[in-house]
Amino acid sequence: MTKKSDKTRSHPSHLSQKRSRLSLLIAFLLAVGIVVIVSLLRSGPANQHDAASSPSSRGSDESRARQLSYEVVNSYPHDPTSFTQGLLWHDGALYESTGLEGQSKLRRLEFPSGRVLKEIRLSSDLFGEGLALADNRLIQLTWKSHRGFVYDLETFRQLQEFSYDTEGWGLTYDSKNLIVSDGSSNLFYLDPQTFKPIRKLAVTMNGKPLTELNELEFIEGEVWANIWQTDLIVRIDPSTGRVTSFLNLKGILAPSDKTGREDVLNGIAYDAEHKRIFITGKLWPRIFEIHTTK
Ligand SMILES: [Ca+2]
Repeated sequence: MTKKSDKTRSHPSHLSQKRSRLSLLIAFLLAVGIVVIVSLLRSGPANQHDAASSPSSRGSDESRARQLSYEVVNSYPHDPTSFTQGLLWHDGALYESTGLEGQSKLRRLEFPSGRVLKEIRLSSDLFGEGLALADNRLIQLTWKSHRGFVYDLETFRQLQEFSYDTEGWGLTYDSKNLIVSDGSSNLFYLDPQTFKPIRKLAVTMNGKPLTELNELEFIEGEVWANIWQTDLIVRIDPSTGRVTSFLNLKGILAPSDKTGREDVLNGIAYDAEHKRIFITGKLWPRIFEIHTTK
């Protein structure tokens, strides 16, 4: 006999009392637990059901970003020394902001030759970034200096300087506000006259924050964005921040076009009149006109 069985046999009534007390305690705890759960369910927030169901709805097919196919309609020369950080189309010409300290510029480019029609250089301590056109004023960001510049569209004369809180990456204009990216998963809306923040838009793809948002272009009610260090361009619904679809442009720069110095895909411009989309990359020798198929 073990010591335990000796003890069991020697005190049967004591053990029975202990067991019944334990059963009562468990029953009591279960009852308390049920009451607490029921009261929580009754007094919970109205959106509790929504919150609980959101993980499954995030993964549903209709909310997942769709990959679009595309075709290259044409390609044009691009200065392979241009570290493209901002690109836009206006009235038959491309406008480009380039980066790197000591090499940052604002340019107007003849289309389709790519010849430089007008150019100014930024101070050598500045790193040029996003570029937008708002009411005949070109607006250019810089990367980390929090300095933005406003130029006359025709003469490139500097009209104004402004500051902003974030880093400057991409920039576009939706006919009402400027939209800034800073490499995070947020887009920042600024008043185009005062440059004060209006709104912050959190961008998600398949239910998760999408970081590294870079060059931007407002196209037919959507914000298109390069994703830094990828071949992806995403289409963002500005009312929700959700990426509805994306393009994968991997391989668009043919091996025969490569100089060996190319950096990443960056630069989106839209010719609204002819519904043409132009894309390029940093130090790329070509600009591509693409057509997406929905
Ligand atoms: Ca752009």
